[in-house]
Amino acid sequence: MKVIHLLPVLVILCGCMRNSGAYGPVPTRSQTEWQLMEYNMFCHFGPNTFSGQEWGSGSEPEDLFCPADLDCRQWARTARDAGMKGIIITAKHHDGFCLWPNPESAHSVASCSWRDGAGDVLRELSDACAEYGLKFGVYISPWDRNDPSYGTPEYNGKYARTLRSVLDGRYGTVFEQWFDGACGEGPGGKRQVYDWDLFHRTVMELQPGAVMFSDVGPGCRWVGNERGRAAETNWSRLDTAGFTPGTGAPPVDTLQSGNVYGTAWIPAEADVSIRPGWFWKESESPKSARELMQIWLDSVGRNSLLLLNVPPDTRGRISAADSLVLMDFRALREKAFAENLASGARPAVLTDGRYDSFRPYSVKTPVVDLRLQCSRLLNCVVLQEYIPMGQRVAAFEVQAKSGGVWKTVASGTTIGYKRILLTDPVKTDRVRIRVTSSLAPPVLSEVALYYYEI
Ligand code: FUL
Repeated sequence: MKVIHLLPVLVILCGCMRNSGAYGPVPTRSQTEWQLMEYNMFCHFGPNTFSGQEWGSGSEPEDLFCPADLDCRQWARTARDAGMKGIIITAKHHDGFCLWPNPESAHSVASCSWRDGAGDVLRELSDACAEYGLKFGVYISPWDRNDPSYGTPEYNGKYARTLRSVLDGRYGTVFEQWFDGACGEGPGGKRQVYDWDLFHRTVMELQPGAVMFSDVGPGCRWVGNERGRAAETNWSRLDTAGFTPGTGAPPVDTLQSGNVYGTAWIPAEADVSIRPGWFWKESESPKSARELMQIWLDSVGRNSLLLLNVPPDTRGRISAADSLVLMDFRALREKAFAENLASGARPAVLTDGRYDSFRPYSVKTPVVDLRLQCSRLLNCVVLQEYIPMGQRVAAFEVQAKSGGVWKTVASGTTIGYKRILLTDPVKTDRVRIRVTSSLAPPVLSEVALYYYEI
């Protein structure tokens, strides 16, 4: 009986001891949960969907927004079936039009003849996300080409109240607040000096678990391009002192790689559109599943989250062409990562497929030696660090024993949450991961091996 009573205490103590060994900045619980999502949908939708513009002027009549057959459940079903975990919608883009009845603005769905002014896209999408087990996030552009107060101090308060009208819980929990750093001219020809402190405080007060995106976080950072590609070396750490979102952001190569000794945990998010533009256009077609697979390797496979934009069309639905590509892409991923050839190999804690079981090493350059059950052809390795303990690995080599000789089949730099690396094809039953440089003794979560054929 006594032993049973002691068990919970022991479990708590072990948990504390494990986390006490963290190195450098570490993610918050929300940032870790966010990173584990890996793949989310971005939906650019608004007046631009109907005008064919990428940046509306803000003077579009409200009635331009008139989806013939809006079906947010179809978006959510598509995202879920594609393997995504959440959806982020452009609740307000630079044209200022609000997809919900924002009491701070007359330029919204409430002023449309669509659904007699009673429509609310955020209501329908947040309900659909809840129904399909997806998280719900919002892009609310600070740059506003419609609001007459834009360019004056008054606008900051108005924008904060706009955030409040979405984040106060009426649409449930918001997992990510997307702050676009763009800061162009408003209707009065003036630019705004954004009060980022006020905006951040508002989000933190209303949605403390929301990860805030911008060029410099604080929750996650722009990856530095709109092609969905992180750098091979990608630290989830960033120095933000002296930088702001937008024109005051760090250079793009810093955003792509992070800072090795950065003082804050701000992981990269790779945003890219399935089509050439962010908004739907009749004339454009989606990328192929193979192109998306390459993007996956260069984003999720390089310690980044992938935010793939799939723009709904003028009906308010995701087009069949885009859905088909998303399903093909899912099938390609399932085929590529179907059989983990390291499964069952020791150390079991690294091959059990569980992110939350991990192995802390006591030296900075350990060698992980895997003995496979039989000789197999492989050409892909997937490595994961346990990020609640910080990011540590700076360089590693993958070696395989073939014909009695060890040879290096791939090498890389950072790992972070996930690193996917294609190797020279090799038939082997022995694989070594040699960590050759790290900031502190590594804490590895998973090592997986595949034969990747697409
Ligand atoms: C940019 C915007 O200007 C584009 O229109 C788009 O929304 C993209 C995701 O972010 O900064």
